[in-house]
Amino acid sequence: LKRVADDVRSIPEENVPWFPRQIKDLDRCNMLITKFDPDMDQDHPGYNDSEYRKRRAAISELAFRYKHTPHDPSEDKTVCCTNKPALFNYRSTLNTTCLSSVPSEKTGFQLRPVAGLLSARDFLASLAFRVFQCTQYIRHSSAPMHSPEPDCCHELLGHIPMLADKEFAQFSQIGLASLGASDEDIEKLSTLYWFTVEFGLCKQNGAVKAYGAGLLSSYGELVYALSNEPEYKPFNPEETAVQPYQDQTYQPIYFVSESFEDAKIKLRKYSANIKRPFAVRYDPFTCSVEVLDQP
Ligand code: TIH
Ligand code: FE2
Repeated sequence: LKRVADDVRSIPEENVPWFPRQIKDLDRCNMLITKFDPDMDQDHPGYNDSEYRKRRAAISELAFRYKHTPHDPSEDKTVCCTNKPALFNYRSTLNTTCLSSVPSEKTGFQLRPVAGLLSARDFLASLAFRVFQCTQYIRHSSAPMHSPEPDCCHELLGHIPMLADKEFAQFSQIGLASLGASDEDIEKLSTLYWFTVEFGLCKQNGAVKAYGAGLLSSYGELVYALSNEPEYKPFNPEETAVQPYQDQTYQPIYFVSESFEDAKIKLRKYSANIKRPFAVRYDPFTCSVEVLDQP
């Protein structure tokens, strides 16, 4: 189920990391990071709950089998009838399709099911196609205020409303900048994503407000982020891109931009300056990426 990440293909005399060219190539962008696993991590809130773990496994299995172009839809129905825990998942897979129409009507964003935390390269690449890889499982009921891993509450409360916003959808520029980028640039782009899309703060009428999805879906962290406990730094992509971050618990540092608009402009400028031996252009009619030689 896992793809070797350093698969290479040649682009004008250079070897650059493989990247998807067509929306269906996202079927290969499924490299998971096993970080907060309810089966392996003893600190996971679901570790001692075997029912929860069973449900999670069934949900992952369905997400793994998802293909951009469905082969045989009856296969999912079979799972639904023979495997009771999967019933919930079958419905939620269906919901991804229904929910997908909310952002897609406004911004062209589509949702696609994913089994867990994706590698930064794969996650960012899908944004280039305006595809958002969306988890389906729900956090364990013993820890509703904060989850160290994304779950459907996080996607629904945090990301989906923003993906339906035209201004915000332009943050997906970051996805195009990631295609074929070096590991170092991927690391920087994903750190920027973390401090903006996930945990960004911005000023509005003089007050500091949260816009990051990770804050909107975690009541615990939202209250903390807007208290005087954490450190605030002004958002500046060069500096933000190299700031180490915390993914187990609340952030000790947040970056505040002058406005939401300001964050967007600075991020776009930063993305445009990433060096690559080629340029890319997204063609929305064919849902594919064109690779152009640099003049
Ligand atoms: N901490 C967030 C929540 O509790 O909703 C989920 C995550 C956001 C980013 C990484 S994990
Ligand atoms: Fe997220």
